[in-house]
Amino acid sequence: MGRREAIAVLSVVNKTRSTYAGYVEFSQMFSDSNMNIKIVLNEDSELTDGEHGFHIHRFGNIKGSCGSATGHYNPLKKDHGSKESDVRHVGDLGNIRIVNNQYNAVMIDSTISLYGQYSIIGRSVVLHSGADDLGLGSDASSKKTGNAGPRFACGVIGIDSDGFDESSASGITLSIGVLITMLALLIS
Ligand SMILES: [Cu+2]
Ligand SMILES: [Zn+2]
Repeated sequence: MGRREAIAVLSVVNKTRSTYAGYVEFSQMFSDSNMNIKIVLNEDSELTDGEHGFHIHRFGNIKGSCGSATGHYNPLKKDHGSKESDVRHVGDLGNIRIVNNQYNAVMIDSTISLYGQYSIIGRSVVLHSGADDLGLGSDASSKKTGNAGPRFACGVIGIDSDGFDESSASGITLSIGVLITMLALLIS
């Protein structure tokens, strides 16, 4: 069994061009393992120092702008919250703190997954210009978006390891195993 890995290349997107801003690597050993999320931002990314909202958004569509990715990935129809909260969108990963225009660190999350029906494959990563209030603000939008402001950069999450292929292969092996057992029972 190989681990599952995925990658999103972050770009500052507008109608006529997109500019490289960094990348995000996702890595998960098993379906119930924590997700390792390595985030590396380009030094020239022009993101101001301080907290910036960081989420998985619903669609893997960044055509023309990061807005096409639509809202936070929220298949369980919950309110917006922090990464550590039980009440959160699946896609809520809180903030990253930019210092000296740089970021290069690993974040751990126990909710997002590269396995199963709520897999984030094919969806988008969005990095915001402002801080996510983690659902603690006094206005209604705090529970919906976290008021993280404009979308600075985004990228579509793609498959980046053999681990995705092996599950179907082991499924077939399992079926053949069951078949042989059944035949053996029939013969005996
Ligand atoms: Cu977002
Ligand atoms: Zn959210």
